[in-house]
Amino acid sequence: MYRFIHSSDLHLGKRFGNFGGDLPGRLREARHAVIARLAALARDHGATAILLAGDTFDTETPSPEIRRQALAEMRHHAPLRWVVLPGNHDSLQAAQLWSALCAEAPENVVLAVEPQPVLLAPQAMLFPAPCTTRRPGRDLSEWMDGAPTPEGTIRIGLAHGAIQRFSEDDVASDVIAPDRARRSGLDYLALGDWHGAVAVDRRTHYSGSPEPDRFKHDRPGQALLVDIAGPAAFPDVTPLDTASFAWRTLPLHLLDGDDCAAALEAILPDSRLRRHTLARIAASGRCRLAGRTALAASVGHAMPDFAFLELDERALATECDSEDLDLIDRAGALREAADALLAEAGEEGRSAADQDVARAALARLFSFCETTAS
Ligand SMILES: [Mn+2]
Repeated sequence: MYRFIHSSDLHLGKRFGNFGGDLPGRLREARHAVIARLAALARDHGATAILLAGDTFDTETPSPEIRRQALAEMRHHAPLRWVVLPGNHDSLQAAQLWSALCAEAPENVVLAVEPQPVLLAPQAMLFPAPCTTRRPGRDLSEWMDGAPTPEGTIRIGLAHGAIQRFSEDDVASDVIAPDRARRSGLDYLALGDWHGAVAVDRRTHYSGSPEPDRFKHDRPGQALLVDIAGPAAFPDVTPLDTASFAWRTLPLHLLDGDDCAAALEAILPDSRLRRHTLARIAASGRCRLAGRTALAASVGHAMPDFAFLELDERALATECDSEDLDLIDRAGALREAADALLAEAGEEGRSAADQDVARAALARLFSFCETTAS
């Protein structure tokens, strides 16, 4: 029997430059902290090794701090073994990175830099397929087909990249054969690249990133606990929660007449969780001008509770009639501007972007008049 943790895409050192304030630093720190969390889970579940299927580092040139502190944390958890595979973000092309890692790696960190078998345990053999470059353009896992093992050995593959339609960077290039496990007689193929967990088949899994780094996947960060009873047995794969931050897209569908503020409050997470939540409210449906400004105000009010909160109202249509515009003014320059914007917002032949601008301007004008009136 062999039991290990499969993880990937830690992206240590990721900068998160699109966020402001201290959030980038908090997100970076969480990525480092996941190393200790993976180790704790391994100990709790009796696993002896943690396989990292690529993109442990976000770039080919992580700072010495990122590199050294990661290794120090891994060393601290000996005798747990870490296997670190070069991915596409930290491929072997980053010669300086890998030579520094080779010079500094403690005994319990195995750098899987060669496509050669690594003995994980007396009866468990690992076949790593390190990324030679960012875009190798060929199936680096092919060599596993012809790699023999003594009778009774558990065969585990470790690779990073796209299979068929799955690619994190949207450049699906059909690299890793989706049936590699079957072709190579692997008991388990541990894959990295896709940041959300995906079971390709019973023996082939993407673990996903243990600490999410984008809204795309909309699922909690996890690692996989893999239990293989013996050669040819199907692996037992259990997802374990690992993330400290949640990235969530929250759909908010509104109908004319809904209380927008109440509808928003109903979908927001428990207040204590908000500090570690990045949320995107995906509003859709329709609401009136007053509802729209109320929604924007409620989002603004909730914002300080969250690590990050934003309102995406591109799919939210504004219901508006002359009664709504009367709230702006019954006549005069403001009313004329409002009438013109309303016409533009619904004008056929105008681009969706132009209509959005008109709608946003109208909502602004409305909220401006509302504030000055009150
Ligand atoms: Mn990645």
